[in-house]
Amino acid sequence: MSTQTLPDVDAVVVGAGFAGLRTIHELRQLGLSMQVFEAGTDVGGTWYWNRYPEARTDTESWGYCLFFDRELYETWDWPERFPGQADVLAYLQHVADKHDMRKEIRFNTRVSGAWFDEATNLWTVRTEDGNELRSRFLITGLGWLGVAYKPPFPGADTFEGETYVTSQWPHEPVDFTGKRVAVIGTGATGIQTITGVARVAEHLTVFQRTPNYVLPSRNHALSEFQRTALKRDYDTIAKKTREHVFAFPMDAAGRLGSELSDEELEKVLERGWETGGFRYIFETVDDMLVDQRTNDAASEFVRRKIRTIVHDPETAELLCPTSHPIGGKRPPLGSFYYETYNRPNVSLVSVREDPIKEITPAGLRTGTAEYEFDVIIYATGFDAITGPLTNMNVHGTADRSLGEEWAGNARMHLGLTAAGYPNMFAILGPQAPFASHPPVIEAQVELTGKLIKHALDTGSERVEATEEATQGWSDLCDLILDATLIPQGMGDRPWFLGANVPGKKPSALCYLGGMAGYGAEVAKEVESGFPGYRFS
Ligand code: N01
Repeated sequence: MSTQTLPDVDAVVVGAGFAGLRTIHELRQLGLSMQVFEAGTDVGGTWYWNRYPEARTDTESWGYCLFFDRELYETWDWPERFPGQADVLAYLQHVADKHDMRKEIRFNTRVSGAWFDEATNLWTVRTEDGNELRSRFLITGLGWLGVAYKPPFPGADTFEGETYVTSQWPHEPVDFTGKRVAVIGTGATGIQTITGVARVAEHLTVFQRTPNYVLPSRNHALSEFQRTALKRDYDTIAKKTREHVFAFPMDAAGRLGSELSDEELEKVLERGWETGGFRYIFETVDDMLVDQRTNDAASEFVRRKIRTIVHDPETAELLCPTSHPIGGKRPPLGSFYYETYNRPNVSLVSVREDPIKEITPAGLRTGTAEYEFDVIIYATGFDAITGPLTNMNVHGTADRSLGEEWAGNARMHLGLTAAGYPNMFAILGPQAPFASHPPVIEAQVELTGKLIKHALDTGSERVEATEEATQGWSDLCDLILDATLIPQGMGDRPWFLGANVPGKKPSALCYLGGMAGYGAEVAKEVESGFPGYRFS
C-alpha cells in the first residue's frame, strides 16, 4: 500500500531531441502532466550538439522524421536528400513550435540523478542546479550517442593549439583557414569532418586506426517536384520505415546474393554503389550481413573502388578495410571522401601499428614520429548506448544503479524497460533496434503510451518488465547477433556492441532483428495483454 505522497507531475521526461518531443505529444494524448528537462539551450538533442563541419544525416530526409502528424509531414520542405545538421535542427525546432512544446521544457537543466522510492512508487529526479521533482513516470530520451569518448592520451592538456571534440562543437563558426589541422578518428563523424576541413585547412593530417567501408552518399538537392511527390507518398513511406529492416524508406532487394553468379552480383553492387547511401547494402541483396560469399564480394567491391579513386597506391591500401566484413562496423556515408585524399593538402597516417603515444604542446607523438599542429579535432566516438543512462545516475529498486546493474550485460526488455526499474521507460535504451532512430523512437514512444495507459486503466501505480522478459529479450538479441557476420568485426571495436571504450564489456547492445521483427514482438506483447510486464 502506498503512502499519500503525491507526485509533482505525472511524468518527468529527460531530453528534448526526437525522443523527448515525440514523448510530449504522447503524454498529452494521455492527459498527463509533465516536466521535460533538457541540458541544451534549445531542442534538437544530437542535432543541437553535433555541429562539426559537414554534419549530416545518412538517412534520406523523407524517412528521417516523425510520422505522428501527417500535416507536419506534408508541410515541411526538406532541401536535400540527406539533410545537414542545421536543417534537422530547424525541423525539430519547427516540430516544437508547431505543437507549442517549449512550454513543457526547462532548458539549460541537466538531470544529475533519479531514484525510485518503493514506499511511494514515485521517482525523485534531481537536477544539477539542486532542484528535485517527484513523478510517477520517468521517461528518458537521451539517444545512443550523448556521451563523447575522448581517449585519455597523456599530455592532452598541454597542447598549446586549439582542441575540439566533434560532439561538443562550438556554436560559433570555427575557421581553419591557413591552419595545420589533425583529425583523430575515421568513423561516420570523422569522415564528414575530414571532407569539410580539407577544403579550408592549410594542411590536414588524418589519424586512422581502422579503415571503414565509406559508401558514397550521392546527396543532392530535392526539387519542388520531388518534394511534392514525397509528401503525397506519406502512407507508403511511413509503412516502409515501419517494415524495413533498418527503418529506411526502402524496399527489400528481393534477391539473395548467394543465388547470384559473380557477374550478376557485381552488376547489382555497381547499381547500389551508383544509387548511393545505404541502398548499396539494403537494395542490392538481402543477405549481405549473413552470407559470407556475398559479404566478401561486397567488401572487395568497395576496396576496388577505393583503389580506383585514390591516386596514391600506398594511401589507397591504408584506406582499404580488410580486418572486418562490411557491416562489422557501422559503414559511414561520405561525399567525395576518398577523393579528399587526392588533395595535395591532405595526408593520412595509420596509427594501427604505431599508436598515438601522447599529445605534446606542439602537436602529437606516435611511437615513431612527431607532428606539429595548430588544431587537434577528436572524432573519437562515444560511450554509446549505455553511457547516457549510466551517466544520469539512475537508481531502481533496492537503490541499485544502472551502472551496477549493467556491470554484467546491459539488458532492457524491448530496448525500453528493465526489471528493477519500475515506471521507467528508456526510449532508445540498450537492446533497442539497430535502425534509423526516428522510426524506432516513434515505435517505442507508442509502446510507452500503451503501457502507461494500461497502468492507468487498471489503477496500477507500478508497471515493470519481469526478469524473465528482460532476460528473454537479451537472449534473443544474442541469438540474432550470432546469426550474422557482424561478430567477425569485434576486433575492430564496433561502438554498437560496446567494444570501442577500453574497459567496457562488449555485448549485444542492440536488437538486430529489424524493424518489422521489432514491430511483431511489440504487437505480440500488446495483443497478449503485456505478459512481459507486472502491473501492481
Ligand atoms: O564514432 P566511431 P563516430 N586512437 O566510434 C577512433 C552516428 N553518426 O562518432 O575504429 C586512434 O564510429 C576509432 O578508431 P577504431 C553513426 O551511427 C551518424 O564517428 O576504434 N583512433 C574510430 O575511427 C556512427 O556510426 C552520422 O580503430 C581512435 C573513431 O575514433 C556513430 O554516430 C554522423 C582512438 C570513432 O568512430 C558513431 O560515429 C556521425 C585512439 N585511441 C555519426 N580511439 C550520420 O547520420 C578511438 N579512435 C551521418
